[in-house]
Amino acid sequence: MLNLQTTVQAAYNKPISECSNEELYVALLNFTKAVSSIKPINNSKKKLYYISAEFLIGKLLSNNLINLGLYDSVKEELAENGKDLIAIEEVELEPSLGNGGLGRLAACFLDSIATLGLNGDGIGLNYHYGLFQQVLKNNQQETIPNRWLKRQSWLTTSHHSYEVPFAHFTLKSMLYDIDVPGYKTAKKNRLRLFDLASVDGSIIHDGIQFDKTDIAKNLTLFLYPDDSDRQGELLRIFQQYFMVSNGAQLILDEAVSRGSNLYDLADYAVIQINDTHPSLVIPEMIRLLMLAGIEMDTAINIVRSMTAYTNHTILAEALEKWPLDFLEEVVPHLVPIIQELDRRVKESYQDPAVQIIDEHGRVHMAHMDIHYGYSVNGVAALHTEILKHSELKPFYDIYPEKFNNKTNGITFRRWLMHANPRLTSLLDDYLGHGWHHDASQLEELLQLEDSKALKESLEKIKAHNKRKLVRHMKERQGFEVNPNAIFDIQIKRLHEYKRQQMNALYVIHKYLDIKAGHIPARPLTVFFGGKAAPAYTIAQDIIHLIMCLSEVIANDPQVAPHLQVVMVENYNVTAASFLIPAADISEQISLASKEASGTGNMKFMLNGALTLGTSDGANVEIHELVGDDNIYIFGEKSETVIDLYAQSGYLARAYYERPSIQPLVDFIVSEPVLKVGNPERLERLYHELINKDWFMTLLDLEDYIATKEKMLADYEDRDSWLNKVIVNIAKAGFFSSDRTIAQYNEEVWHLEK
Ligand code: 26Q
Repeated sequence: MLNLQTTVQAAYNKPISECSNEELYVALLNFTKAVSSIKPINNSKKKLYYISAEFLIGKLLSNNLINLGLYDSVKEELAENGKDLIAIEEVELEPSLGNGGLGRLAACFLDSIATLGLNGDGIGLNYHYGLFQQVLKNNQQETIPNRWLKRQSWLTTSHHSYEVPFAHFTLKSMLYDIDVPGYKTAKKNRLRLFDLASVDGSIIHDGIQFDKTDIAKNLTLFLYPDDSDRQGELLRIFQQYFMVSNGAQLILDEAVSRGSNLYDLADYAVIQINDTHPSLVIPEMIRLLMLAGIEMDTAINIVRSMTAYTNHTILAEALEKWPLDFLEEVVPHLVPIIQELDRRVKESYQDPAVQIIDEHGRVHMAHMDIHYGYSVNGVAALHTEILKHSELKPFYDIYPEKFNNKTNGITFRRWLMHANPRLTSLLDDYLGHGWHHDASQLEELLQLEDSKALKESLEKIKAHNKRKLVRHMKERQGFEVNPNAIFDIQIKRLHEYKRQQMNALYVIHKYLDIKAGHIPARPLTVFFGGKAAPAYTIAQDIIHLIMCLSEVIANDPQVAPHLQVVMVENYNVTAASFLIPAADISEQISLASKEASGTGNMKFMLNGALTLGTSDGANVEIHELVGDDNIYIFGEKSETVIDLYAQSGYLARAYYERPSIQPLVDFIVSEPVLKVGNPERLERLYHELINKDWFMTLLDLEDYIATKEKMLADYEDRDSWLNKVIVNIAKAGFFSSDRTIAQYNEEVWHLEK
């Protein structure tokens, strides 16, 4: 058996007690990798390939130790030598290989696939720089490159290499693996990340700019920083094709080595396409099967029987459409295949809405996936219904049997056991360990709803987690936060549809209310965290407004004791694990119909925060599970919103003119805010809200303010609030990604256990 003390002694020739945290981190990394390397790889016949341009895995040390069953003993051994695992963990750089929800979901899924003992690997790219690092300066977001790779990392070099043909050159890949040890399982899976030896960081200049033309130098250099706001960049197609061509070659190699004759490939492999970013795998796999001598008809059928597609968005502007010319420039050998796939569709269906290549010569990636895959799923019940009956209705009419829902989930290993160890042991004390493998057992908490002792413990744990966050904020940003305030938290990518601007308008309301002499029963701290895509101007303007408000309030002695606004710098997975366990109020306030699911909402609920949200995404299912009394739902329903769009029936100005709203919006360009801010940004945002407000902020503002005020008042009845907290934790079991993955397997993948 491997032993930490021996590993450390061998590496540094001194005992643990004399090592620095940096030395201990490297020793722990190597120790954990060594323990994991001994685990056998799952090798059952049929295998899932979860292909994704993003895997937002976050720091791995603690999670891998938890999964390997070593966390407690390692922590103890370190403590005996005067060392603190939490402090050592600080040394690890976060691999931010994703933008947000979609990438984080892929990471949670890998953990659950391995935990359920299913044979399934992730396939993606080894970006040398993760999502940009956000620096807050002069009340604005600045972006700097975020290099996570060090000489010592979680990657192990594998000896696979493939040739990927592009129009004017061929690139040779390298493959790195990251072990995915399931939670206390016998076998492991892997995350397989393709890379190029020739990538060269010296082409980066002025922040995150780089020479976009030299593909051999830049292909895996950066993760694209866009979220729902895309431009047709050629480099993105290079990346996508490089990922899927390598992936398809690996899939074929592995299937053949397990005994496939390729005609029976679907008995050996199933591909899950995470949004349309990996969609080129369809024509690429057809091409490779034809190169192996299989006829096109047969190749198409094979691919159709092994490919499934997940949709993560209903923002029409966010659906990928690549001009055929671009594909011609990058991957000309796929163009005739895509044209043939399109020809077959057009032969069978006259409706232009379902064609793959539209009249402008653009290839609709989602359309290709739906025609040439066997499963299409949305990520929450409401989202799937909207896909079926609105966004993808013409496809649902043709293929009703392909559509299915898989409500998202989160791994409790990271989001409860690691993020909230005290709540974890409390649950263990009351419920035993059964919930570790069957999260539905958390429901047994409902029988303890009247337990005074449970409520006292929950109160203490929340207070502890708040103090921990307060310390963290002090260390990272020098911010003083009052640990006795109500913690109201909105953390997610900055986007107008997520409506951080509505929360900012609430802050203005509260500020003016306090100025008018209405002193709240208890102080309120509103936390925001999130990155804005560099090209997304209005999102940057919203960050600017939030930071200006933070400054105005902090400098107003009449208001500061009662209200505080904190913009958390560089929000990422690591920050999330400090913020979520400390929250009282979980802000999930997207415009109904726009947030496909959300997964932060699930993390907050599990950690004992109550949701303030619209009837959108998975909030709808949270609402159904906990009931009206244990959630705060406000705002227009998705049907109303969809009708408003269809009839162009929303006029922001009409709402702006309401006496309750106008002063709040006007405050954005008031003298105190302009004094600390940038007039161009503030005025642009102000005009946007009055004249356009595409995501209907003002539509729901009054209801939002009233509901939040009710929530703050309810907070004062601690006994009743804690009842609600208990119901939320008890009902969160449904949102374990173990449940989601079990459903994918039963209904889509059909892998043996
Ligand atoms: C595409 C092309 C070019 C450049 C960038 C992109 C790109 C990158 C990332 C487009 C979209 C994304 C990310 C989308 C995303 O995170 N969607 C979220 O997925 C979650 C998991 O299903 C849901 O919970 C969220 O509701 C959804 O917004």
